[in-house]
Amino acid sequence: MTRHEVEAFCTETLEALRRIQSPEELEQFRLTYLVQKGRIRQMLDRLRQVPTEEKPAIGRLLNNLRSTVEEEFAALRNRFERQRSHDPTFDPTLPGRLIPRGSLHPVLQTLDRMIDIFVRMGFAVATGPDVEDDHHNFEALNFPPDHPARDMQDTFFLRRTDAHGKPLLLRTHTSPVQIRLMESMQPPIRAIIPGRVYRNEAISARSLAEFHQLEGLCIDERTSFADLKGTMIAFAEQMYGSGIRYRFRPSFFPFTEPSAEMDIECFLCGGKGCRVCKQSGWLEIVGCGMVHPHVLQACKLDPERWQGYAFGFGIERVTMLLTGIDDIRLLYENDIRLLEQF
Ligand code: 2NM
Repeated sequence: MTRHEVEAFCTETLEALRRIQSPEELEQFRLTYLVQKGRIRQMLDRLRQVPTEEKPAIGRLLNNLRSTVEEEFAALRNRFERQRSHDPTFDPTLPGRLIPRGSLHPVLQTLDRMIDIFVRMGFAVATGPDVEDDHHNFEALNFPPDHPARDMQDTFFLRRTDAHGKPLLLRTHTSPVQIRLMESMQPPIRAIIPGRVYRNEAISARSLAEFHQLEGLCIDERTSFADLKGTMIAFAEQMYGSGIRYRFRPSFFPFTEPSAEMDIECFLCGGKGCRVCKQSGWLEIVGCGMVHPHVLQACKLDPERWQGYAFGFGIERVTMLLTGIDDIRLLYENDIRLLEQF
């Protein structure tokens, strides 16, 4: 790079700057000359190739150019700004243009709220693999060998097998993560597990083959059913309002004994009966129970010393109740007319 070339560049740059007539041309000039990898920066970078004795003079030329250009650029920009505010067609009192903003998916918003409530109650968040083995998904959870969930009809099995020759599968609930926690750590354990689960079900307004759960586990010495009820009630009051009425009904799961389901009074009709609660006045919100001694034993925990409770929510179901969306498939059509309402 010779002194002559640099002088020519300076002349050309200043001419380009002084030809500018409009804000658009000014912006074009900025993008060509003044940005991070613009032409002025490129010239300054090439200073390194200039012979030492030429460096001070050429460097001075370029630095002078840069400060002149920056000054004149700022002056031009101010002039265009002032012109714009004198433009009789420009009305500064008009409302600004709305910039459309995205939002988290409604299912994720529900999950975030639920996680937040449990984290504030002292639960840690844990995750695990979507591809599981028979041991973690069924065996350790006290599913008998002939349980219908173990059927091809209900579970997606893979061709790959585990170390015992049993086919791997897509987890049908997040409970295998609870098993992994109990196998790998010494209680006390207090964790929630949000995640995706898979069931080989016919797709309908009520069920999908892929959905989300949030399950919870608490293991300690002398943990009781009263702790379980207190935790579920505290959750429901924060999620649905502190005045809500609720009830616990006996239920059955292979992995808990006793087991229960918690209902809250329908918050849409106040218990009178409507479309959402199917005229019953009650909404089922969570399944729960005391962890079965067989499950503790499968995880090498002594049931005489450690007890605990577990619970499980379906996130799509909670979202549907909160939003009034009555067909689960709508949640995953990605129709912007639905998504932009949340
Ligand atoms: C539910 C209902 C009741 C549950 C139990 C366990 C484990 F691993 F501790 F045994 N995990 N999840 C559980 C209990 C899940 O979902 C409706």
